[in-house]
Amino acid sequence: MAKNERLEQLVERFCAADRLALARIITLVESGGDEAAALMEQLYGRTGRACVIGVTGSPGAGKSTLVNRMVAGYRQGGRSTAVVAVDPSSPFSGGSVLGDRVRMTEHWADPGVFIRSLSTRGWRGGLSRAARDVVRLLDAFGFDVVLIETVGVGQTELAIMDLADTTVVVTVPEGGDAVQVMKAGLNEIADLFVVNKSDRDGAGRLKAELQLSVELSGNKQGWRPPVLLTSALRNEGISELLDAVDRHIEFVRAGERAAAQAQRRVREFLDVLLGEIERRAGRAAASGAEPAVLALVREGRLNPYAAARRVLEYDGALAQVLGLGRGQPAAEPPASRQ
Ligand SMILES: Nc1nc2c(ncn2[C@@H]2O[C@H](COP(=O)(O)OP(=O)(O)OP(=O)(O)O)[C@@H](O)[C@H]2O)c(=O)[nH]1
Ligand SMILES: [Mg+2]
Repeated sequence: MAKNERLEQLVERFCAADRLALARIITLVESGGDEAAALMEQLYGRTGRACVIGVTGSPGAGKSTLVNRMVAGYRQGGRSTAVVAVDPSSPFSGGSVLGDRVRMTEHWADPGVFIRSLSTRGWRGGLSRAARDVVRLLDAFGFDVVLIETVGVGQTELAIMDLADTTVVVTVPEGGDAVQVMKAGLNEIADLFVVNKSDRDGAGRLKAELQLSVELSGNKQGWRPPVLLTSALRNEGISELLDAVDRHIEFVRAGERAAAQAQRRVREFLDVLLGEIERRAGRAAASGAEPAVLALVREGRLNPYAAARRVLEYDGALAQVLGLGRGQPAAEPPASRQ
């Protein structure tokens, strides 16, 4: 069967809510081949409906346990839910990802739940791009809620949290006081704070400290992050958390952050563009039909800045580097511009 025909059928099945097609398309996008961008482009029009919720916090804070409870809560409310567990630390999708699977087993037979783990392995374009593609696909597939679990606040995690309408920061009494939470930069991204493990000593105190810190740091564009107590272990405080998330999503959707949404769309476009340039340039460079400018770079005769400028400033040079086979040779610019 022709490749295009096969893809067309796959997209058709995806649009008919076939979960096997969803899994297959995620894998295709994961492999980062030519089909990846075409699939994303085709399916993007179906996105924009899902509530995307990021859950982050320090290792062992109880994020997975909490996410599991949230999934159960959303399912009770009749909302289909997908989970993306991102594990940047583990190249072998080891410990916690396996743990996720173990804890998520209660949902395995539920067609309204989809769980996918992402580790650094296999994603050529980087983890945050991978997470974005997967979140968009799950949204396009029709999940009402997409939960993203990630650890900490590194560059990758921040980029991933940028995908979320609502970011929940999970803290624990034993994780230190509010000053440490604020120092870690978590207040920058938190739309909601959760003090999990409320069954342990010090939870009430941490909640009060966090509330004070939130008050002192002022409103986030008209939104004051609430601080909630949960015990994921004992299944306490979950419906209050889900209500608070809903309130925040309503707030976001009310358009008060239209400018922020617009900026996010532009960031997404630039990231997609850069990702595609990287991918295509890499493939063109590996294909053997080397553009002249690349040969000069390879031989050390043109420095990377001069080469980049040349590619961006000369008609058709970029297309050539991307292996599109159009345009003028980029290796012969006027001497004055070298
Ligand atoms: N006492 C108590 N323990 C909890 C609670 N929530 C989770 N735990 C326990 O904390 C440990 C870590 O829970 P996880 O849900 O794996 O935490 P995590 O934040 O996902 O961990 P990583 O993904 O490895 O960063 C497990 O032993 C849980 O049973 C809670 O509310 N109270
Ligand atoms: Mg976890």
